Amino acid sequence: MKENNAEKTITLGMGCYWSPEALFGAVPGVIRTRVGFAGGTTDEPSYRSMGDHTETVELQFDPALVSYDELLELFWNNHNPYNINGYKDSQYQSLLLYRDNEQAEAFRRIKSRMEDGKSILDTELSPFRTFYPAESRHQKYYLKRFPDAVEKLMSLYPSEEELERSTLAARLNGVAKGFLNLERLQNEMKGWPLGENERKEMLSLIRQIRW
Ligand code: MHO
Repeated sequence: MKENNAEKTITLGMGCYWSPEALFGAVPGVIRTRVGFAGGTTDEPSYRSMGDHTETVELQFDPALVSYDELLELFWNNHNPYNINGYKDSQYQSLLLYRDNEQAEAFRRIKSRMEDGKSILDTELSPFRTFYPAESRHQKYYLKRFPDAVEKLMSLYPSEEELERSTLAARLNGVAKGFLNLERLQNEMKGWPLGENERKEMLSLIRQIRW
């Protein structure tokens, strides 16, 4: 999908980052996803040595198509924010990193709304500093279980970087994990701002994938 100025970015920690990337990748209005390490202070973290960072998913989305409320409801409805016995400590911290006042306020407002009459959500809210992308084998992890899908996508997105930035790859990662079906995706794609040839090429690619 085209870049646009209204695009927003948020960074969320909700346990192992593989599933959240597929969950949000399936959502109309989410433009791209990637996973990485954030929230800590360790320099140049990696999966094997992430120091005090947290596994996070970074989303770019179009606020005209999906709201903070919708995204954060998905966030709290799809993980347990209470860390039982310190399991994996900061690696699996329930975490929301805000980039500006608008985000800090939205996160706090939606958190109190979700807590209303129930228990306090044990999610840390902190200012965003740096996002360190994870190794490519962790990006679109579930999609990569389907080599034929990746091979076909590589004809449209020849480099790993293009594949990681692709909205189509984000959606198909959601399909691979079972968060979205192809029919819904094909319907949504009718509204994507693409040229007719590009749209046809993408739709035909989807039909040819052997899952
Ligand atoms: N392999 C781990 C999770 C990996 S996730 C990137 C497990 O299934 O426990 O943290």
